[in-house]
Amino acid sequence: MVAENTPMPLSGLYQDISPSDYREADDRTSDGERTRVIFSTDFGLGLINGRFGGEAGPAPVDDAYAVALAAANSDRFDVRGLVITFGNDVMLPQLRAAERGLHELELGFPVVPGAQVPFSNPPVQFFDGRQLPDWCVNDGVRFMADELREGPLTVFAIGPFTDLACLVQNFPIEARNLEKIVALAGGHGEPLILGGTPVPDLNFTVDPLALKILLAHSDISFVAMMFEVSSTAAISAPQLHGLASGPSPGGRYVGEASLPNATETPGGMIPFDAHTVNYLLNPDAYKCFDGGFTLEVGQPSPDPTPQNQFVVGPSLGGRAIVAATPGRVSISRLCSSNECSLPSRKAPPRTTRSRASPAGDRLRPCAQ
Ligand SMILES: [Ca+2]
Repeated sequence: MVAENTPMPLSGLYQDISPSDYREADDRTSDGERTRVIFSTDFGLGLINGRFGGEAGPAPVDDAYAVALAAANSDRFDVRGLVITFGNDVMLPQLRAAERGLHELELGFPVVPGAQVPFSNPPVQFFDGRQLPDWCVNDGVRFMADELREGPLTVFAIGPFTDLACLVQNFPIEARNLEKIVALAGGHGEPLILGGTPVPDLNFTVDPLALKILLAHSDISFVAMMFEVSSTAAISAPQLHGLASGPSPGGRYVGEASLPNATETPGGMIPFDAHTVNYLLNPDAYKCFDGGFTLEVGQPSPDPTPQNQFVVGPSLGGRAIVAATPGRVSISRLCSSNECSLPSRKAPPRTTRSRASPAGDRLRPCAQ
């Protein structure tokens, strides 16, 4: 899919959304040009404690920036709703965070509760072998199945993959209408380091079996926005202070609610998940390769442990997926200045290849 879209200043996302804009877009009949999308998300905007039994600080807020980026591009995306999964925090507080965030932004997307617990590994069974599938098919999974019956759908998978795994297992006919999953997951195999600190591939590691089920039980087009690309830009605390003191009530809320996380993260708040939406809007910001993967699946864990690994590479075998890496057009401009601009599709390409990539010559423009 090739986007003909004007780059959207991230810092201006919230000022640019008005209730009238959204209602106008929402009332339109899907005309085939807009992409019907659902977010499978662990939306934590504004939650400052409670994560992982209270052991972690303010929740990441990047899910909100992904949703806002799609909402700000309502000419491109028909957002059908948000399915809230556990992940950054437990599910129910995140459900409230999403409801409050969308209310403050005056966005009317449905918010539906999804998974509260990961798949155990192996799946929990009774003593007599009886399975326990009842909590897997939750309201969020049924919502996705209903939307898939109405037409093709792309899912931005920006939380654990539990609900998507449950969907392909229990609604295989509906799942055939899943056009694409654009996921925030994966790496080249090096330890993930952020600000000198090891970090987990969280969407994968908190339910590693779910990703294995999803990839093994479906052939849905799967795009992995890898850590190497998603961790390349940050929104600084001063930029968020500017948003928090701006003219838009919704913008002020998002700015204020983002600051606790941004001030605790070296370099500022990293909008990891927003890359999934930006991938469809600005494919020239990235380079892609068709690859395989290896999965090492242990127990669900939020720790950056080698027990769970999702390694993507062009020479790895198995089910083929697409992976996005930093492109020749640098994405470090995603939010590296006060302008906080995304790279232009018309930016002149550099003649030298970006930093070394194991994909080598097999890198291709993502728009192809
Ligand atoms: Ca997320």
